[in-house]
Amino acid sequence: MKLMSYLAVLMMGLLFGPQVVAGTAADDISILDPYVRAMPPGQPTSLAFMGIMNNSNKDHALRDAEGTVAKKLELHTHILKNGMLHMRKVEKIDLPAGKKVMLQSGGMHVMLIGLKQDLKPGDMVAINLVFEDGSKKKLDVPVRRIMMMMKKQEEMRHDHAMPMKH
Ligand SMILES: [Cu+2]
Repeated sequence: MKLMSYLAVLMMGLLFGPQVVAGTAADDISILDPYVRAMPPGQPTSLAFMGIMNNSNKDHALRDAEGTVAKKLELHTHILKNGMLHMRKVEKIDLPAGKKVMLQSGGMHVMLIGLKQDLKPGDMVAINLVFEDGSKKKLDVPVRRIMMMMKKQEEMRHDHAMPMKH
C-alpha cells in the first residue's frame, strides 16, 4: 500500500510536475506604463523606462532588450560616484517574485545606443524584452517628453546639480 502510494505520487510528479509549473517568464510578467524619452533630432542615444511587475511566486530576471530603433540596446543602471551620475551596463535586472521593479529616470533603464531614427513625442518604438529563460515580451512603447518628470525628481532630491557622464 505504501509503495503504491509512493509510486502514485511519483507518477503524478512525472506527469504533471514540470508541465504544470512551466509558464514562461514572459507570461509571469506585466509591463506598466513604458515610454521612451523623446530626443532632439540628431541625438545618438535615448532611454526607455517602465515598471516591471513579476506576478508569479518565482524569481525572474531581465537579460536583454532588442529592437531596430537603435544599433544596440543595453540594460543600464546609474551609479553615483564622486557626486556624478554614471551609467553602467548590467548583465541582468533581477525581478523578484511578487515585486515591481521600476526602470526610471536616474536609475535602471534600457539604453538605446546609436539611434536609427528621430524620437518625437507620439512616435511608437518596438522593443522586445528578453528574460532569463529566453522568453520574450514584445512592447510598443510610446515616445514621451520627460521634462516634467525630471523636474519633479530634482525637487524631491533637493539636488539641482546632476551632471551626467556616460
Ligand atoms: Cu544608459
